[in-house]
Order: sequence, then C-alpha cells, then structure tokens
Amino acid sequence: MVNFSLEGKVALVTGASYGIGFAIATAYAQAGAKIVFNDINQDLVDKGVAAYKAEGVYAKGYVCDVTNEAQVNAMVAQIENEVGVVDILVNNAGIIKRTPMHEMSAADFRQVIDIDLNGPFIVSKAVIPSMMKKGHGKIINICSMMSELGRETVSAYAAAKGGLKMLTRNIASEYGEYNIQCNGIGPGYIATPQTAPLRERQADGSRHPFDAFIVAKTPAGRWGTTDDLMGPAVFLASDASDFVNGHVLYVDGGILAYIGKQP
Ligand code: NAP
Ligand code: GCO
Repeated sequence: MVNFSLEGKVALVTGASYGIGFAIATAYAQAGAKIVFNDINQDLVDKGVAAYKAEGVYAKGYVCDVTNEAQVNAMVAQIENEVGVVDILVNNAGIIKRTPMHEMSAADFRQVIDIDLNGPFIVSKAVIPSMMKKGHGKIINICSMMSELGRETVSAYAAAKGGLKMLTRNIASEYGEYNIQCNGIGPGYIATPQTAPLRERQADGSRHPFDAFIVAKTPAGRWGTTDDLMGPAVFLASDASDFVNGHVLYVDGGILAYIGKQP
C-alpha cells in the first residue's frame, strides 16, 4: 500500500527559520513528522519558532552553524536525547554570492563551498551512524539549477551545488545497503529572500531584467513558490520513495527541459 505518511518520524531541516527550509519543514509537520531545525543565531531561531507556531506547527529550534563540526555533533546528540533519532535530514542551509569570478576573493569562494557543500557533508556524517543502527534514513540535499547549469557571477555556488549533486550520489552508493536513501531536490527559481535582489522593481517601476528573463525561460511562465517544493519533499522523505536513491528531482517549472523562447 502506498504510504506518504511521516507519522512518528523526526525530521531535521537545516537553516529553516524561513524560506524553502521553512516550507519543507511545515509540509513534514502536516504529514505527521516532529520538526527540528537550526539557524545561525538565537534571533533567527526565535523568529522561526514563532513562524512555525503561527502555522500551527510545534518546531524545536537549535542555534548551530552547519560548518562547525563540533556544534553540529553537539546538536545532533541533543536532538537524539530530547526528540529522538533523526529519520529525515534535509540539508537546506545555503548562501550565494553573486560576483564575477575574476573579481571574487578566494575567501568568499571558500565560504560558499563551506556552507553549501562542506555543511551537508558535516551534518550528514553526524546523522548517518544512528540511521545505520536504526536500519533506515532519508537524506535530502537541496541542490539547484546550478547543479547542472552555469551562469555569470555564481562560480562558487555552481561549484558547490554541482558537488552536492555528486555527494548525493555518493551517499546513496555508500549507504543504500543500510536502507538509507539520499536524494536531491533541485529547485528552479523560487521567490525567497535569497533571490529577492533578482526580482527588485526598477526605479521606473518595470520588472528587473533578470525577473523577466526567468519568467521567459520557465515553461510554467512564473517563479516558483516555496509551496511548490512541499509535495516533492514529502515524497522523498516518505516510504513511497524507498527505492529512489541517488536521484535529483528538479522542481523547476520545466526550465531544464526547455531550450528557451523562439525568436
Ligand atoms: P534563504 O532564504 O537565504 O534561506 C537560507 C537559510 O540558511 C537562512 O535561514 C540562512 O540564515 C541559513 N544559513 C545560512 N548559512 C548558514 C549556516 N552556516 N548554518 C546554518 N544556517 C545557515 O535561502 P532559500 O532561498 O530558502 O534557499 C534554501 C536552500 O535552497 C539553499 O541551499 C539555496 O541555495 C537553495 N536553493 C534556493 C533557490 C531559490 O531560488 N531560492 C533555488 C535553488 C536552490 P541567514 O538568514 O542568517 O542567512
Ligand atoms: C542565481 C540564483 C540561483 C537560484 C537557484 C536556482 O543567482 O542564479 O540565486 O542560483 O537561487 O539556486 O536553482
């Protein structure tokens, strides 16, 4: 029988005070999971807890930087004590820096790689041993269009998200025999604070040229919303996807399938 329920599962979503992580965690709560999340400071965590409460969701928040292995290990131990073993991990926390590559400092490049690629490695590594003992686990890495495509100014982000796609396949390869499935979600262009600068109205009130470009490049003819990611995220966290492993599910309104509008 098909089973999309997450009843009784513990789900950790990183960087989930708002944006895509918040929507995914809310969907998991609606499907029956207990929600834990982290963010980098207490203020964000408090705002996140209040936002979940407003949605009718009880979520426990932790202050933790995903690049800090000691903090991550301490958080995962605390979650196991206070809530239970993590059944579902979503590596969502991420940043982008938009700078032409020839002007980007090595320090900025490293910071993006650290949060967007080393972070998922560190958090996955922390939850995998208990998943192995339990004989089950789901890891979902939030990839990107930039796991497949390049564009001007996002060299570090594309390198990190391309790497995250391969980390996804490797976790699937290495831990599939323990009944751990690791898959990615590749969101298209989604309206969140991260993409707000690409959607800003121009001084004359017209659309940002990038905004118009994305609408034209997306067969759906619009930006994605965080709600668009809820169903795919529940599928990949549920028993319904137990034989889906090492896959990246692109939720992009069709961008990757499309050559672009004909002249
Ligand atoms: P967002 O609105 O910027 O949210 C990202 C969250 O991660 C924020 O809460 C952020 O905290 C947190 N974070 C950053 N660094 C962290 C760290 N070191 N440790 C813990 N938390 C940290 O981004 P979003 O648009 O929801 O994106 C979420 C994920 O989806 C990211 O991995 C992003 O790359 C990916 N994605 C986004 C889109 C899109 O179109 N929006 C498309 C494809 C993929 P702060 O507020 O302090 O920065
Ligand atoms: C950019 C965007 C992205 C998106 C997303 C696309 O500047 O091109 O911010 O890369 O956020 O990851 O899937």
